[in-house]
Amino acid sequence: MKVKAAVMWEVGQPLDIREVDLDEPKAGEVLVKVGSAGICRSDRHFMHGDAPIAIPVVLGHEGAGTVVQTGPGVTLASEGDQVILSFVPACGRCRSCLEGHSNLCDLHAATGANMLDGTTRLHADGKDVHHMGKVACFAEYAVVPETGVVPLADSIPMDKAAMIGCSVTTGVGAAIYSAEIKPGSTVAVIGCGGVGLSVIMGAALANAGQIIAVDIREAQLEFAMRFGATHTVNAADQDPVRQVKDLTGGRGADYTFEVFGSGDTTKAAYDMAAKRGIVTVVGIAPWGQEASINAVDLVRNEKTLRGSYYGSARSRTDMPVMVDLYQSGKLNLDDLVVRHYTLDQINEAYADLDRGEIGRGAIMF
Ligand code: COD
Ligand code: ZN
Repeated sequence: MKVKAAVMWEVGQPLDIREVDLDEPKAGEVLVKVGSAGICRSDRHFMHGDAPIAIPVVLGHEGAGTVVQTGPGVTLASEGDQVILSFVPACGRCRSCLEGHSNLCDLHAATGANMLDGTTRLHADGKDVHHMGKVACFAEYAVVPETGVVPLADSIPMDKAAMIGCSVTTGVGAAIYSAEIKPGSTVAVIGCGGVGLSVIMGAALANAGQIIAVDIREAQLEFAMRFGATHTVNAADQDPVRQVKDLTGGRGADYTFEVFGSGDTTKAAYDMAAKRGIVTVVGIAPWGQEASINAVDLVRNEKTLRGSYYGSARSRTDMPVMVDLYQSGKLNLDDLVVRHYTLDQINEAYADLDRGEIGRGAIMF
């Protein structure tokens, strides 16, 4: 079928909104009519060439929609289901999946921006077009693996469902599944975009005592207070490490999170952690960038430095938990999404992200 999609042909160029060809779903795949797609910085990293991806590609990895067709042998979803899309469709058979870490599925990693059989369902001008995260939801329709959809029991607004597909699960998961924040502890979060705000919501859910939001923009910091931040630190004018230490009686925070993606902010997250502090890095720095840490301090202060990918979550069981938390009023997704766009406005949506507009933007179809 012909569908409208935003195609990245080259790094550094605006996305090209045009018709592309989308094949029928193959065995174990489903066709989803996309309802909403979130504007996440991770797509921006690919557009800027800060992270590698096969091109041409349809980006978009934060999405939700409705299943409209199922391929042969599909048992995990049915026509008409409202689904959240997962950008790590787990195979269920590799070592990572079998050990319970489906967010790190080996087969998904090995096949990258292709479907699990290594081919693409998208084509344009005689070329294969790749699928970011096997989602590619910057398009009216998407063919995705059946393990990449999470059907919802009750329907929720599409833009909120889309947020659960990336920022919410990545951020809340980093706080509760990766770092396992303990009640009463102190937390510092560097970078308060869609994902950082979700870390803050996760810290609040875990009953952290002090939650310090760190950003370089005042508007983001004010906004963060709405999601559970108790203190703010503007890193544009003062050293954030010093400020976080001052706010925690000189000790540093028990849990720190890097949610922007750079070597410098990773180092800052490490340096502002307390003795025995847990440092969780969510952002991916531009390819090749390093973060230097004091190797003596690591040992003498028994710090833990760890990464967190997709909130260390298991999409098919943990995303429904996020939906329940939203429905019971414990996750404020209504305030998180502040801007709506059409697919034709996608380059504008990314310009707004670059300008540092608060909250999350979402494309509505
Ligand atoms: N100190 C503090 N805050 C900063 C600094 C700084 N030096 N520089 C920028 N910021 C702030 C910005 O003002 C902004 O508020 C925030 O950092 C970033 O927010 P967004 O909205 O631009 O970004 P998000 O929340 O959409 O994405 C953040 C990620 C860390 C997820 C993303 O950048 C990333 O690294 N993605 C790769 C990791 C990955 O693939 N994750 C899975 C899919 S998301
Ligand atoms: Zn994302």
